[in-house]
Amino acid sequence: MTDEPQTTPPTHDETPALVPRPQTLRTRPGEYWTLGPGTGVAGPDEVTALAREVLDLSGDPTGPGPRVELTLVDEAGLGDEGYRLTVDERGARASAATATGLVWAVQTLRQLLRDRRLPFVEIVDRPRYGWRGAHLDVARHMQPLSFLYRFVDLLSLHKLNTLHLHLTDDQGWRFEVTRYPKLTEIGGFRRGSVVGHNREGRTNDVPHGGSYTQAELRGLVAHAARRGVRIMPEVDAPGHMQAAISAYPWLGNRPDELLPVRVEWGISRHVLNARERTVEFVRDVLDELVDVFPCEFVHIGGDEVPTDEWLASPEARERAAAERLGGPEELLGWWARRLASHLAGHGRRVAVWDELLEQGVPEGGIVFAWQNEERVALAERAGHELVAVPQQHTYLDYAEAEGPDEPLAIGGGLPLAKVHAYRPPKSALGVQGQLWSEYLPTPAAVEWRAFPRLAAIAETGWSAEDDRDPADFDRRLRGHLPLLDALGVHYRPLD
Ligand code: TNX
Repeated sequence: MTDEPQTTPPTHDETPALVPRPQTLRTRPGEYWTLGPGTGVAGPDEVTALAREVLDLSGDPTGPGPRVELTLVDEAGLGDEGYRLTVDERGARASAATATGLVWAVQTLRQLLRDRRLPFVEIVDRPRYGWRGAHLDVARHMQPLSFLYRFVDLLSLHKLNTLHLHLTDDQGWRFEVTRYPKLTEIGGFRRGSVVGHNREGRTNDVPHGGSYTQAELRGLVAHAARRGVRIMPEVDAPGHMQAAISAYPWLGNRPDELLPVRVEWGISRHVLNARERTVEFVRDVLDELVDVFPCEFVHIGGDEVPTDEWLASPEARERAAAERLGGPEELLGWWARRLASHLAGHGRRVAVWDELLEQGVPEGGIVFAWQNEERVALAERAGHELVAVPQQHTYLDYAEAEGPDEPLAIGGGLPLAKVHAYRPPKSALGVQGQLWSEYLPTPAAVEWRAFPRLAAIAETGWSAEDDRDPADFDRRLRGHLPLLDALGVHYRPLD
């Protein structure tokens, strides 16, 4: 019952190779609907545009014959992102309560499509966690805007719904701030540097720099929204701020000492001072940031803040005393509270790294528990909303294996199986893979580290916990990789 004779022999397994695994899937082995040149898509405009693009359909949906039909229905029980999908001789029909649910149905169709054929299926699907993310550090290495578009597409393909964009760090400032143009003019560029050391132990001296305009990032945000992906920006404070201090030395604790944008990796000991004017500066930056990124959450960092400069600064001591803190080393918590209350005025909530667990997570804040699983458990016990990102399981900048063929990485030993085996706590908002970019200078390098491990993260975030058989994941992943091949993804082949 197809609109065209079936001529192509099956080239894939009878059981569809979906990643992440759907909650329920029924197939009718051996039966397919073949999409013809005239196949059309009917449904809400935004999602039909996506379906036409990713399924490569240009037909008229009002014509006779089977078509792809996407329907918004007020369906109880499938949550914000769930969907139902049927493929049979009458075509493909998806329904969901939201456009996002329909986007995931379209991505399922895209994964099912081989040789212009869709296997007959019945799927009822919804994610296990609402936060399924990928973090990308564009501060250590700026990536071309076109790659960010592509990366968003690849997240959406795997039903990952959040891109956490790490926009600032010691080694570079990438976000245009109209009130403080030197942030990108000076803070956006570093002289010679860093790719750390290469295998021969030499420093790889490559100047590096660039930034994104607000208009560019707005375009990216809109593109992502059409693909079910929200973008959470991060401006990391009060540590990891050397690029900003190099642009505006009055932000630092030693304004007489001119700092360069940092050229080494690791943590700078130069942090923001505790002056009111400096708080105002970060608030100004955040005002422009929320104007570009509509995401409910803004990540304000808070990781790895050395306190030596505060301990040595009379000004910081005064501030700590005035705020009745135990000492200047508690200024981290104070910083986070100041920024959180400002963002609350914009209707936003903050996200912070888990260093804030000791000094107080600001009200309404969510914790990114990164240091280890004990920190994840600690955040949970303290009753915080948390995203589980323990580095031992989710830092995709770590090499998958040791060996002469592995590109240089900041650390090692995070094989695919270990990523896939991770279980976030039940109460977590979800899970996220991190791509710090010290050793990821190009899109190809990012893709090599991101895939296929990000597919494992996607599965951890989406699929049911009792559905996590590694052999089954391996089988589906092998069936899925040809699609990544077709998209030209520079992934690391399976061992
Ligand atoms: C720790 S994780 C950092 C980053 C580094 C990363 C390298 C975190 C909150 N801070 O600044 O890039 O390790 O893996």
